[in-house]
Amino acid sequence: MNRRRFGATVAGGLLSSRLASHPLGRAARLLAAPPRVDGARLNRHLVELSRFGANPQGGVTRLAYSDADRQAREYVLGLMRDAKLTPSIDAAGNIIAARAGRDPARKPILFGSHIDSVPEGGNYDGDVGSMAAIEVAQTLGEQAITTRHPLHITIWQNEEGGLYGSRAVSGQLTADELQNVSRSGKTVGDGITFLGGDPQRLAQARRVKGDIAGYLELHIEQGGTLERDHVDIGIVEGIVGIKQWEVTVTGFANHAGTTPMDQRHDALLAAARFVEAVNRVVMSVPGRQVGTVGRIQAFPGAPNVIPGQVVCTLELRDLDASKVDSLYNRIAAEATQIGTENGTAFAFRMLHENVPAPSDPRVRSLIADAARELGLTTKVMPSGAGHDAQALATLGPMGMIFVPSIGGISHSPKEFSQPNDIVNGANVLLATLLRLDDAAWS
Ligand code: HGY
Ligand code: MN
Ligand code: MN
Repeated sequence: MNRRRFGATVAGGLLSSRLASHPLGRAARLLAAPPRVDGARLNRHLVELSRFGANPQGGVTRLAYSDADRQAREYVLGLMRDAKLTPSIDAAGNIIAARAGRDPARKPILFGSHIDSVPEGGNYDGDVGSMAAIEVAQTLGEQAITTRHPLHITIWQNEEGGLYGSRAVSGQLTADELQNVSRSGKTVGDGITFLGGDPQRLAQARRVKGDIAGYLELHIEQGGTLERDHVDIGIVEGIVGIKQWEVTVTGFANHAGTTPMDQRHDALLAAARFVEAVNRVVMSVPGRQVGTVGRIQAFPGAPNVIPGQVVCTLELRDLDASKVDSLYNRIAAEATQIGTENGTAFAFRMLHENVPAPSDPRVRSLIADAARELGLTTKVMPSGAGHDAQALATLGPMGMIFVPSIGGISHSPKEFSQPNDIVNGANVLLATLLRLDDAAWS
């Protein structure tokens, strides 16, 4: 940036800090230079956050309800206090930091993400949107900008296990799910307690449709489209629905040496055929649907014992919930056929469901305007990853902003996004938030 332009930016910044808190609010803000986040601070916070649950491969294993998760939350609470926010833990274990608006009668605008990770995950999934949300709030404070709406900066608990924190708020979490065992080994109910929530009082965290003026989430794309097409910002048109099942295959454990091949009820053989069937059925219809068997365990697990039981998972995703259901029905029918062929039986237990969520077209256009103001290119695109935003979409207008993932890699220590792209995303989040705050309909 040359000296003249740098001087103009500084002057604009000084002017905006005085205008922004001017009682004219919106009109004054339009005269001032638009606020920008402190990019160096944002990226520094991301590096500091990556310490919690850091693993030798260079990413993080920060499983929900683990010590690393709780320590990272303490770090985040400190950042929120530095940003002059008032954080608290809701009954579902989510961190909610409130910032007062000029008009307390208005419903709050929520924005945030998650900081829990998958096993051997990366340093950006959820973290970018969480750190950017705090940075946006801190920038508003430093530039003395007070929005009309109250703001709630949100860090949702256990997003990776299945949007547990955000679905508790949206009322989509069932009591049975509190017994689900999370990857940390704790049940979801015990995990909520571990984080400072109260699973007996989830109703206190509950919000209903109309309780929020809108929800925004910045996130890495977790795919390769933006990088491939050299686009700065993704504007999410909708988030896929996800259904996950635990699948138990029951056969008959027996001696691997004395049991003839034609007299076996080999649960692992049946499961292997099941995995192939999932792939074949899901690929048999046109579209962007996906199906995955992500985890499989054979019991008793000894080389000289024919597996008598297998427990695995099935996950199906698509923007169209009815397509997920029809794929599931075909897969279940194939499983029954596999079972009859070698005397095994399949049982499916639903683990959780994230319903597909379209974003709000009005919010999409605010994101597009914000990106244009910043001179950034945009692309409207679906999200093949699930996000807390799909739970919040049931409560009010939702919008998601993507920044490029290098190589399209995610859920891996190799996950990476360029610092400058992250700053672009945070500035689009900030500019969109101010537009949403000013929107006549919000
Ligand atoms: O699994 C997902 O799509 C998300 O990253 N939790
Ligand atoms: Mn995520
Ligand atoms: Mn993820």
